[in-house]
Formats: sequence, C-alpha cells, structure tokens
Amino acid sequence: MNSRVRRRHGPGRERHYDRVVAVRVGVFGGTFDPIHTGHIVAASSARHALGLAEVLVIPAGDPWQKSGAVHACAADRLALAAAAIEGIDGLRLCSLEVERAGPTYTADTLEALAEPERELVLILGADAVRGLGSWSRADEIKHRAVIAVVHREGDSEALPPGPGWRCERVEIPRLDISSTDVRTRLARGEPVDGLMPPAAIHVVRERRLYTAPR
Ligand code: DND
Repeated sequence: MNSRVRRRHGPGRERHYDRVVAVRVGVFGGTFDPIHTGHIVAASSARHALGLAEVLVIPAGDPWQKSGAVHACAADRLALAAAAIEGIDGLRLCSLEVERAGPTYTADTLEALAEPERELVLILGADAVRGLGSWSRADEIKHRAVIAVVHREGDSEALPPGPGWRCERVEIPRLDISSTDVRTRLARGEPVDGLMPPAAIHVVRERRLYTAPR
C-alpha cells in the first residue's frame, strides 16, 4: 500500500512528490498451546506502541523445537487463537503455518508474507529472543524483519544473537501467565477465567482439550 504525500513548500510555490511509506505489519507467531491473555496483551500492546497496521497472529503448525511436547493439534490451537482474538481491533488470524506441511520455520513465513512496501515486525517475548540464534535460517530472518521485543517489568534484558539485527522494544504489563500453567489448571479442573479470553475457554470446553496432563 502506498501513501502519497503532497507537501507545500513556501507561499505560492508548490512541489508535488510521491513518497512511499512502508506499511508496518506485526507478525506474532506461537505454539499457542493454548493461547492466553499474556499473548493477547503482547500482540495488542506491540500494535499500539509501534503503530502497526495490524498484527497477524500465527499458530505454528509443527513447532519443531517442541516436537513431542505439543499437547493440542494444530487445528485445535488455530481454533483457540481464532476465538481468543475475535473482536480485538487490529489482530488478525493467519493460518499460513498450519496449512504448510512439515516443520514450521519462521523464515518461510516471513518469506511468504513479504511484499513491496511492507515492513514485517516480528514480535517476540524475551524467552523467544534468547532462542533466536537456534532458529532455522536466522540470518535470513534478520534481513526480512524488524524484531520487536516485548519486555515485561522484571524481565532480564534479551538481546538478539549478534550484530545487524534491527530491534525495537515494547514495554508491556507483566502478566505471569504461561501455557503450561493454564494446561495444568485445566487438567486439574481448576478455573482459567481471566487467564484466557472467554471465547477461547468455550473452545477448550467444547473440544474437551487439556483434560489430562501429558
Ligand atoms: P513459542 O513456542 O515460544 O510460542 O514459539 C514462538 C515463535 O517462535 C513461533 O512462531 C515459533 O514457530 C517460532 N520458532 C521457534 C523456534 C524455532 C523457529 C521458530 C524456527 O523458525 O526455526 P509460545 O506460544 O510459547 O509463545 C508465543 C510468544 O508469546 C513468544 O514470543 C513468547 O515469548 C510470548 N509470551 C508472552 N508474552 C507476554 N506475556 C506472556 C507470554 N508468554 C509467552 N505471559
């Protein structure tokens, strides 16, 4: 998308020119097993703080670094994410990684989402930033996206793995919620109200997800 900018230069003199302004689009990927309120706050805060046109919420189809440790199938995690972000301004579900066969690599996703005049902003929590060096084709990611590190009060500094990364930082409220904790509570039959959006809890109940620890 282009924004055409017309400016006046001094009284009676007008210069017209076109300036192409890149649209910034957030990319927020996750295993989302399950998605929870901390994820939503991170995506939404990053969108606001960085002036992103929208944030694509992208559940991983086959998060290879968690192989054997993912509890819900990709279709269920996608349904949870869809329910969780429904009605939230500027967050949009993207099923690209669930539809792609094989291990999920963020480099492939950034390649697929690349468009002229679109700047991709990869939104990451501190723990994800620390792992970046172990990701597939990390060097390619470095060139394809700006990294937005969502920083919660009390987080230790998380830096990208080496020079050349374009990096921004977003301060977000500290919500100590983890998918592991949500799963444990669900397996014990404890409430997760407030930890997940109500519509996502409805999907959990409807599909009988996370009923037993694995
Ligand atoms: P996670 O398994 O950490 O997702 O995966 C995050 C992303 O990294 C996914 O898109 C993966 O495909 C990608 N990845 C990982 C490893 C290798 C490669 C790619 C590769 O290409 O080779 P979680 O569901 O656990 O968390 C999602 C995000 O939310 C993370 O950035 C995490 O730090 C953040 N987060 C929170 N942020 C704020 N408040 C909280 C949070 N809990 C998790 N309470």
